[in-house]
Amino acid sequence: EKDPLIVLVTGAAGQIAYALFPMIAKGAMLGPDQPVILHMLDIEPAGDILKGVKLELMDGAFPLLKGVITTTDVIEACKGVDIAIMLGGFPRRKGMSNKDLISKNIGIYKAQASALEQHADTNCKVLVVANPANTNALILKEYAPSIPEENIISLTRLDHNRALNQLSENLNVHVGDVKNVIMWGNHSSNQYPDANHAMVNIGVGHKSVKELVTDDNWLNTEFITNVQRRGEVIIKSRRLSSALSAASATCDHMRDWILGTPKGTWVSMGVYSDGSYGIQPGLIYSFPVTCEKGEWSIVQGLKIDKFAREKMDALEKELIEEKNFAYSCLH
Ligand code: NAX
Repeated sequence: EKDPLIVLVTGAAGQIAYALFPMIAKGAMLGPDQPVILHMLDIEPAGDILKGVKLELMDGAFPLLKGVITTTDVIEACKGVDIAIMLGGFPRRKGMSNKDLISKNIGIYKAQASALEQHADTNCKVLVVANPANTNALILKEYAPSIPEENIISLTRLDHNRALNQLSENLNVHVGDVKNVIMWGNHSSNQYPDANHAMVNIGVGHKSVKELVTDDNWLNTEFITNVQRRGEVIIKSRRLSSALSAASATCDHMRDWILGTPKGTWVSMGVYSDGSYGIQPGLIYSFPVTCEKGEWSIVQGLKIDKFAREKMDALEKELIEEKNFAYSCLH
């Protein structure tokens, strides 16, 4: 039997965590033969909730779950961690701007980064989900310099999966037969799903989405706004923000990162920019990536049209502004 991996989940009393834990405990994230120990971190006022969630996890009688620690102490939470999933943070309240949210989260990410730096495994893999996800990841990278920069990633997989679903509905094909959309840049309200390179499995090979859509204009209009507004639509009907789909995307992201992407398939991840596609090096920017043996690489050489270029540049600009603002709060 494999040694268990220690998985930290912050914001562990929250709603995404609640949907995510059974997925982790059943092996959907790290594989059906990989035992896990969960470290659940939240803040003091959520201490009771944490305990309740732990009781439910115990009642799940999961064969792969070898231990559960609930804590409100960030150092205890980070000890020996192999995988850290950062769902915790200051929530966006009504009327809060992005800058307000950044300034509220800087202190939290700084402290958690230092704890990971000092107490986690040196090759710890970190996924930041909490918003503003790209900039929280950047702060974390800054304050955990000994964790390799390629190990700190922000989530754009929910947006990616939403885009796959929009294409599947429009083309009337199964979502499992659609692949290779791209979320470029920032997980923000200006996010840009790009279907210029997306493919559909038609049984005897693949056809491009561009070839299959009847209305050419749709990909640059409604398709984009449908993906951008999906979160709001869900809040309106569920009266809570997306949780099941966010947990599933988190699980997909970690599985693909650690176990690898299928041949010929890429996914979107907010990774440390090396300057690919002319994006400023050092930003946490979402690119199309393939993964093998726990390492990602950016898909190179895709042809970028003028419309996509403008969107990519605008998102780069947005992230540079977030970065500059965050650094001005720090120093
Ligand atoms: P919840 O409000 O249900 O849970 C957040 C939890 O974090 C709460 O239990 C809270 O007590 C805890 N928390 C606050 N400060 C903390 C700290 N310093 N240390 C540890 N825990 C702390 O939110 P939920 O719906 O679960 O969403 C979690 C985060 O994911 C939010 O920031 C949300 O904006 C973000 N999202 C990001 C997405 C993405 O695609 N990147 C999509 C889904 C989601 O909206």
